Amino acid sequence: MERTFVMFKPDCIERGLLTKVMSRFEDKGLRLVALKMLRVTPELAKQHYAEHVEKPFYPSLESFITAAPVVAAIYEGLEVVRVVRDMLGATSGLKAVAGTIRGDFSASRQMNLVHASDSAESAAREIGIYFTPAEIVEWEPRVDDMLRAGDEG
Ligand code: FUP
Repeated sequence: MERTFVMFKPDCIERGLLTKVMSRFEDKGLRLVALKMLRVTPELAKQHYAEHVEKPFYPSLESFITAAPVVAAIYEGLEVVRVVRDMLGATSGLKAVAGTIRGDFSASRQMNLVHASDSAESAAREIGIYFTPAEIVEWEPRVDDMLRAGDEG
């Protein structure tokens, strides 16, 4: 089982799309193991987006991500990093294909509703930024027997 870090961004919360978007992950059968609401501070934003801090778009990205609360989550599943990225679609809602979350709900490069880790390494780093080990709830849903065969992983 792999883990990925997901953040429902300020536009998702402000637009009242949180449960609609989260339901996509529930419908897919991903296992939720951590969830919390928080406000991203400028310091936290710089940590999260460390690779973008020097880029020209960073000040605008920081003011967006700190503008309203976010909801942070960790999901578990087979190949969950790739599966969630595929469900989100391309970074820009203008380019994301219909049927993906961004393709269906966003028409912006910045206000693209959801962040998800792009690799297992990023997932480990981002989970470490947003969650303590005590906030992660390990569990085995009973329904797992009906979500995949035992030999699938
Ligand atoms: P992603 O991996 O899909 O989250 O996208 P990136 O790491 O490339 O970008 C991080 C965030 O910066 C994205 F959510 C969108 C935002 N961004 C801008 O706001 N302006 C840009 O020019 C490029 C990216």
